[in-house]
Amino acid sequence: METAHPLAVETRHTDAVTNGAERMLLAARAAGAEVCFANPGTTEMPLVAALDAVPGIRAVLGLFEGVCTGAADGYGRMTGKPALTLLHLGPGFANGIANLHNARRAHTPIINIVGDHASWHLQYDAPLTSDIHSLARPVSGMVRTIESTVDIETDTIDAFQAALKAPCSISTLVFPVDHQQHPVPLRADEPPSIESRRSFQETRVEAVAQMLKAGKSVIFLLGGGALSERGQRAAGRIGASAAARFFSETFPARTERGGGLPDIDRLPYFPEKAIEQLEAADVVVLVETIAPVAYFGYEGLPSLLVDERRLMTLADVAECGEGALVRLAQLIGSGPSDIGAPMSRYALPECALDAGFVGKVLSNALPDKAIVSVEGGTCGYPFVTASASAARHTILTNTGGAIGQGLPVALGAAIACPERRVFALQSDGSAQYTIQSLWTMARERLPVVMLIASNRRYGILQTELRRAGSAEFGPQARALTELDNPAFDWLALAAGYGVPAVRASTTRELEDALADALMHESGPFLIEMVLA
Ligand SMILES: Cc1ncc(C[n+]2csc(CCOP(=O)(O)OP(=O)(O)O)c2C)c(N)n1
Repeated sequence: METAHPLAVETRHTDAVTNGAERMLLAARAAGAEVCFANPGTTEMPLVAALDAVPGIRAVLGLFEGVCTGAADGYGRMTGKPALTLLHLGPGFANGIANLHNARRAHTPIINIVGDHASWHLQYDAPLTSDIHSLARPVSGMVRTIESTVDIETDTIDAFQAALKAPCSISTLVFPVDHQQHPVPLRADEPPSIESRRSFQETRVEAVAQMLKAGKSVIFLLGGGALSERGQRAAGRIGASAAARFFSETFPARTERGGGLPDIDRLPYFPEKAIEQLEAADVVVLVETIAPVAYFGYEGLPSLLVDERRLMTLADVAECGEGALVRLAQLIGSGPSDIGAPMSRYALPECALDAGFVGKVLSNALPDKAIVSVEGGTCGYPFVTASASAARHTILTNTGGAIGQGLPVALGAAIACPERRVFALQSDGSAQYTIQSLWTMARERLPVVMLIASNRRYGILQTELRRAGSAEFGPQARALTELDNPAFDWLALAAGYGVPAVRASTTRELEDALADALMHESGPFLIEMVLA
């Protein structure tokens, strides 16, 4: 069984092609590119000019390359289509690597275009010369230098095809500036159509069905497309007629939640808790995810959270987990299609904010079809647990653990889905890595509501210090994990980037702030949540 990828290829004839840069953008536009998150330099100037000559690709300036690559990740997760990034040689690319790492883990399609010195200039080792391929390879499925103007179109189409091949990946094209500048002949051929298809294996579905029919207790671990509405509805049906429980992977790229969907919470982060959950089942079935692995290796605890002999795969990460779940639900003859957590609101006291209350206040406030980019553990876990009963929303998490991802991903999601409200539920320490996102949100008038969990510390690192045996923190350990002295002035920071902001310290203040924020439809809004 197969599902078509949403990318539809549009082909156009044009006689406007005058140079290599325009030729590339025409090919990229024909392959579906609509947005370019850019931070260019001298070696990208022909491409910058070409973005005006070739209309139809929205150019968005990020003030740091990690903003550009994270935004491309958010855009790609929401549309299934690759955004372009435009980055300046090796150093510009290097600044974007952390969020490309997260995007690689999320299987997000992205096309990086990295300018390079003129091919005849490279040999002289000018200051910005570096080995771009070495930087790009670890995060890219395909890396290629465009060696001549003749190759521009083919290389661009190849990059899209590689990026969209299931399970999707990142393609990086290094584009020497002389090839961008030189005149090129008109395109002769229509570009080939690009689509990404996924299927599943019937034999795998039958094997899982047999096990369920035999009465084995099963935990399904869902990732990728298995966390779509259709996938989760099928999970609900399976759970209603067999001894099956469901978890999402701990850091899903994208999951639908609330609005009457079944309550499929994330597998706990710490290995002890995850193992405790997974041990309750005879078999753990993987659906578009890899075997659960402890985030870090802790002495005395296993890396693999389930013994391999108890693992089965319903669909691997390149297959269609959603289709496999639907088929499995058919095979085990399961019941009604609307089994899910009922929507409800939390009744909350007026009191000081803590992480649990933040999750509930936000769940109450989410409008239908909201998108929530979640980064940081302090509020992230309680929110996701609470939001099973919220209106329907989409959650995007930090798939690769390189922090500084939540704000850019929210930015990209807001560009991808202008009709939906986007929230960034964000820990304060992580927010500082790509704080420049605020400026791009303000400039592009993106109505992103940022909720900053202000605990003024690297909370998770203090937890890890305690786990490692430090009952008391010394002055150096404190200095490296506390974010005070001075504390960030979030209202001033936001103002500096042109973003209105308020501070909330109680449940009532947060409710009021969210109501205010939702009135701001033509730009971002920041709420500093002061945690007790
Ligand atoms: C790029 C990168 N640098 C450093 C780290 C290490 N690191 C992990 S969590 C963390 C601090 C998180 O603090 P905060 O965002 O305030 O979240 P909290 O735990 O307080 O909710 C750091 C520095 C990382 N994961 N990625």
